[in-house]
Amino acid sequence: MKVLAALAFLGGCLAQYTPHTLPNRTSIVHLFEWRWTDIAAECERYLAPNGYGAVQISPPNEHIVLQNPWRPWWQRYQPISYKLCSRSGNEEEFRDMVTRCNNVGVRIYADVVINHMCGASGGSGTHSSCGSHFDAGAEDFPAVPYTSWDFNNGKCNSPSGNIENYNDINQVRNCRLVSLLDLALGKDYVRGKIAEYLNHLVDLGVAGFRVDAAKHMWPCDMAVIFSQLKDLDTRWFSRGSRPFIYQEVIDQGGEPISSSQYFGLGRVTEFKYSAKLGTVVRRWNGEKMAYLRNWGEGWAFMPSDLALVFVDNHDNQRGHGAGGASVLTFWDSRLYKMAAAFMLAHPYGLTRVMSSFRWDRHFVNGKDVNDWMGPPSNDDGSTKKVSLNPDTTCGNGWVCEHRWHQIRNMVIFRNVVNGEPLANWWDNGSNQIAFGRGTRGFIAINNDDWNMNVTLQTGLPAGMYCDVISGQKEGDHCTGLRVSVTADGQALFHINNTADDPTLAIHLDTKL
Ligand code: QV4
Ligand code: CA
Repeated sequence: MKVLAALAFLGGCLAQYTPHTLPNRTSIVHLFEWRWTDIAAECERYLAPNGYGAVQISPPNEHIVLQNPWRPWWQRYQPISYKLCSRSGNEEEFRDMVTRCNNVGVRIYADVVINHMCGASGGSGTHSSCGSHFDAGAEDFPAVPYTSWDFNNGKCNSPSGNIENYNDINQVRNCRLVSLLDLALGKDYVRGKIAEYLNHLVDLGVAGFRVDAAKHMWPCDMAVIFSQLKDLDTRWFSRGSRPFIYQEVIDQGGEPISSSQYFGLGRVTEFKYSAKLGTVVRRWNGEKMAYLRNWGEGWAFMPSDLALVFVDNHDNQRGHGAGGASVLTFWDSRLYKMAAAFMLAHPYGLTRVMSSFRWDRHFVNGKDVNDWMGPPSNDDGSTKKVSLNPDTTCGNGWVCEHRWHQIRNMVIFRNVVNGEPLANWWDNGSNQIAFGRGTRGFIAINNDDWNMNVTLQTGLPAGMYCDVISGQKEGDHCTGLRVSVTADGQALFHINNTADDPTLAIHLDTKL
């Protein structure tokens, strides 16, 4: 009870729920494994002009560098120190990125790995991204410095020292997650080192943090660390602004640790959203699009203003974390775009768009044996730059879902309808649905195996609108389909079930 009261108090006065994006810039994009120089350029040339609010970056601190498998993406989740040199770049490049993104009004959230250091069998040497020496066996990380006193050895009660039983809260928080050396966040010294790292990032201008593996840390330890954070940099943020916090907690029910234990500290990832949306759009388990009528809290998700939502993330798109087969990814692009359009049109949660790299996916007995593969890289292991094709898509193996025009235009849709309630819901009892956002936008989706042809109340003012899925408005004409709204707000929605993208979306800014 005491802990809960303390959390409510801290949460109330520290207000770490505000994303600090510019007004009406509503979405985050995760530029997974991108280099800092590419992100800086992307903020200026694409994200700001298209209304993206913020970027989630990969962990910026020094990490282990592995040979076997060769430089997996997940080596960045094995910290060696809090120096800012990683596969994505060095501190100077980091500083330049944050400055340039903030200057065009795009915020940077750092993915922070503070629950652990590298794996127990990480060896000893200088195989680290800044070349710092470490000895995993001796739990010695001189570049921080941490020694074996700074890890949770005595506190873990499992035979192996690893988490064996997710029903035992003490194991989940005091033992090693997949053998990763578990930091003693109960110690003032460790808390101080972590706060120093996060404050260094705040000094450089980041606006917030994606807190990795929050389930594996005690909320009261995290509360102490967050209370030591500085206010955001007044070069870009108003005085007294607190770093935005969103915590990675995979809560799909059935475990004693729940998302709600973290509500006092900031927002929390809503993993049910990703798994359920995939199930519905795939029409598995008897699910139908019509059931999305009460999507959100009606599906036993957390309160909307606490939720961070996504169609897929860097783990579940490749079977890591809670990666169920239902999760939609760029590999299933037609359904993926449908799910992303629904997410971005629907008012629930703070939305994060995934931006991936392609890898040689190869299933053996239902498991992707190449799920470890890192970003597109050169022979020396350095990450390839994000190249651009003449049609504005990305090359060099970068997928850039955030540049797919259907997704980009729905990010703009969300900005235009920001703050408007869900309105005029319609469904056919099966997989055809439509809904509006107040009087500013309207979307219709046909995921049935037959055509949709209905006249619906949109709530929009009369006029001719450009559909933003098949095209968009350019000057005084539409490059794709058009929807005509009559004086009483009605419009005919005709969507062939075989269309490339069986979705129509219109909003005030696409009115001719
Ligand atoms: C393995 C065995 C151990 C064994 C050890 C021996 O699993 O039992 O003792 O070898 O050396 C990698 C390997 C893993 C290996 C481990 C330690 O996959 O096989 O242990 O390293 O060497 C990412 C990857 C993990 C990876 C980790 C560290 O997903 O596979 O582990 O990085 O490199 C839970 C958590 C949730 C977590 C999710 C994946 O509650 O918090 O699992 N999600 C976050 C990140 C995720 C990251 C981590 C947490 C860890 O989103 O990307 O894991 O920082 O649900
Ligand atoms: Ca822990």
